[in-house]
Amino acid sequence: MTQNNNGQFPPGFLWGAATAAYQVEGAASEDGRKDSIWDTFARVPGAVANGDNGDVACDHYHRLDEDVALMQSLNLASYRFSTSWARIRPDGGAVNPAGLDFYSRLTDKLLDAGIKPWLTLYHWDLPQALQDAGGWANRDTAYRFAEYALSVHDVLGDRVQAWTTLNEPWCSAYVGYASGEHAPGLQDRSQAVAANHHLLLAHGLAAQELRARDAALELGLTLNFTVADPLDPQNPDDVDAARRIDGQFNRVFADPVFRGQYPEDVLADLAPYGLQGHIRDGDLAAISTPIDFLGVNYYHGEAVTKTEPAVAITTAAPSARPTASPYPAADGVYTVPRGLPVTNMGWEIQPEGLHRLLMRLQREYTGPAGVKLYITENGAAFDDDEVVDGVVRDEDRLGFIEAHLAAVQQAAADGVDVRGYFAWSLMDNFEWAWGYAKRFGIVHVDYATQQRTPKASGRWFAEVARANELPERSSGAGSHVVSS
Ligand code: GBH
Repeated sequence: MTQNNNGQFPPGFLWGAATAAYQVEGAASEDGRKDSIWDTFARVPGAVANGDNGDVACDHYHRLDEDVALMQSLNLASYRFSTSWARIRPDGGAVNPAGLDFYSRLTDKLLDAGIKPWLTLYHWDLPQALQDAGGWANRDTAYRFAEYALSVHDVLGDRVQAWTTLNEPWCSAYVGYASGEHAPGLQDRSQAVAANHHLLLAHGLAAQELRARDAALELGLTLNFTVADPLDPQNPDDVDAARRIDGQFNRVFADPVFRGQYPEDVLADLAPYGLQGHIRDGDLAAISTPIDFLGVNYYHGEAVTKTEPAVAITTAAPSARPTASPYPAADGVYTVPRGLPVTNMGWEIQPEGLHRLLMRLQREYTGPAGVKLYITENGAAFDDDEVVDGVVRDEDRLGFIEAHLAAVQQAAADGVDVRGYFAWSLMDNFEWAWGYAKRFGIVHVDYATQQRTPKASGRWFAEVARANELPERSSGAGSHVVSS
């Protein structure tokens, strides 16, 4: 990339931090909430590291005042959170007003503090009752989602402007139904492919209804993107491996949303699992309802090959993983370490990949559609999160965020319409299959006392947010993670 050293972000760039309901709220059976698929999954022996669950998590449900004050102390202009379907429609059907009231109070407190609420309707916690009826493999769940979206809008529509339908439908479909590392823990490729389509449909139906009712809302979808490079760009098999991963992770979602059609190669790759059979007249029109922004979650890049490697890397869960990809369109594809530095998740640190991704999205998808980009998640787990004399010296995380912010700033300088960045995460929390064993927060949480302590990365982030620019790189911090 070309050098751009002034470090400034565009005027009005939105600085925030993100969480998700099941990962922080706790209060799992209060005020009428019932089980979601994550409550059920966490009870399966071996499903979550150390038998952890989200019953208490960060107890955010009972600490709104403290946590909103924390956000203020970090100079956050926005807070990205998700609403829990299982609080709001505990059986998937009737509305529970007490569940909605929690988000109404949160919204008021945020607005009083001058913090923009950035609401996501689904971050993986389907009501168990709907899973019992087939979950995302059942088309009906998409219609239930649109009803749920409207019931949230009924109460918050007057105060919340930014609405995101789904967080990372790829994870819901494929980690939930194909690899089985996430709830509902199934390994059934046909169900995963059905879930893929029905999640897109859920997004589309909700988008249509919300748009019809509220012309002023900012509407979007958050996707996780995988930047996959062929291990050997000269090897046609490796090039095809990268094509398949790009199709299975990225284009299978972005193409229907922005172009109103599934890519031909992905339709062919997924044909054995029945994708075509789920698509009905009108579905793609709903799915391609115009949106205002695309949320981008970016964590890592990867190199892929079709030659079986000596070492397998672990990803979503602590359990031993199959060596080849469990994802239907990626049979026989392997991810191999390239020797780049890794986070505590084993994910290779590749900030340059974020710059490349943003350039590509702008060129191929969002630019032509006039859609804004936001980084809705970026961050890292590291194992240096001890509080010593009230301080957490997480230089690794600070360097990770700094390098990725530099990539975002460069993309903006190169003409990408990127409008904001949310750190993942506001605080350490329940990291899905890893439970509390992995810490992503820019604020440390002592789970025994629920004490919050901003880490060095959090204090630094607060300064960047205040100044709307990256400071001069201080000696050494982060220099070891810059790969471009
Ligand atoms: C996000 O998803 C979640 O939205 C958030 O809740 C979570 O806490 C956070 O990340 C940290 O994990 O090696 O082919 O299996 C994670 C997105 C996308 C990252 C897939 C790992 C592995 C690809 N994930 N990626 S693969």
